[in-house]
Amino acid sequence: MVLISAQPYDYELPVKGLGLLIIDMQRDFLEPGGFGEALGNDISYLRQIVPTVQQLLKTFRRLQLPIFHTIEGHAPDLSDCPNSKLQRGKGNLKIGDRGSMGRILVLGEPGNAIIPELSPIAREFVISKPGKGAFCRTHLEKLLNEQGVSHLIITGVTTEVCVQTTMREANDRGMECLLVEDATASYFPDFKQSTLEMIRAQGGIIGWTATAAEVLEGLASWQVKLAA
Ligand code: TIU
Repeated sequence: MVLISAQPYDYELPVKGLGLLIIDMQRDFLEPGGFGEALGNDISYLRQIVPTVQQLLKTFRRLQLPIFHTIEGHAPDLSDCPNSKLQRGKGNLKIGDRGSMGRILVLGEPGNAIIPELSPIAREFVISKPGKGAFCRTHLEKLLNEQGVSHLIITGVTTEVCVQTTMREANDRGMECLLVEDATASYFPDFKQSTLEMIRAQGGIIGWTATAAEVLEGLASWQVKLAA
């Protein structure tokens, strides 16, 4: 076991049980013409985390640790998209409408793909989800249990929507979760900051936060311990 510097206090990296979760790093949220822009957001904040997420992805790959990517999207007939989601927003384009990257937030459309910089490789898990939380109507919990994951390092977008919802769901399922501060982004920087504070308040009521550098440093010691 290795301790890494985190908030509100040190986080334990166990010898067994670590996994990386990358939430919704898809074109629909990061590129022009997608769902994020259709909702009226400034998408530029989200791109800033790409190199940091890439660095974590590269390290987890090298250490052969399990990696889980999620994609938010709906079946082409939108049968898994409730009205409460479909009717939300006042933009010109809604879920299922055709935009410059295909149909907005529909599985299999060009805009729904994970950005090329973070494309999953063969042995990584890709979970498509109809909701904000990655545990809602998915097999993620079963998959994490099968892979023996107890400690989740969480990254992705957007911090206060899909990331926070998923982290709360994971925490309720007994996962020890750490959100990587500079590997998550929101269209609203203030919301990101508030989310980080909410997560680590009350003695880490939802989990921990740390920088990618702190996680990477911990993983380097973890590797040395493992090899010993
Ligand atoms: N709108 C927004 O901030 N986020 C979402 O709709 N989905 C995710 O956070 N992935």
